[in-house]
Amino acid sequence: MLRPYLKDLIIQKHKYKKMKTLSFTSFLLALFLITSCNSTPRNEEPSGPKTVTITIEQMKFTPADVTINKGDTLLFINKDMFAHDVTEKDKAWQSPRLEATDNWKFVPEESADYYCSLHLIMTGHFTVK
Ligand SMILES: [Cu+2]
Repeated sequence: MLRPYLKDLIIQKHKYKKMKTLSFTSFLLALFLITSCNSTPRNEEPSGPKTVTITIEQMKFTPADVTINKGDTLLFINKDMFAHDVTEKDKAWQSPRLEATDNWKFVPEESADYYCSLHLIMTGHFTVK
């Protein structure tokens, strides 16, 4: 009389264990789905305009030649202890006088050659794609 009851109990226990494993698997699956939905694609460059820095240091524009996309900003930072400026080859545009540590932001419309009107040997070029 007792034996069938025990057997039943064992089967029930086994079923319960199986259910527990199954629900844990579903939980992991759900977790995986949630995380894969929320994750943003990697190795993708952020879109939109960028800021490209040109350092003015030791009487040089560095990098002296850069290529940027239309809409990008050029940021000139004067790290020398004296003033410089950024002047377009034909004076189509010119930065204000940049004292030590000053910086100047500029969104160029087109490619240009430029120089420093205070030190004519300082030259640079940027290409706007
Ligand atoms: Cu200069």
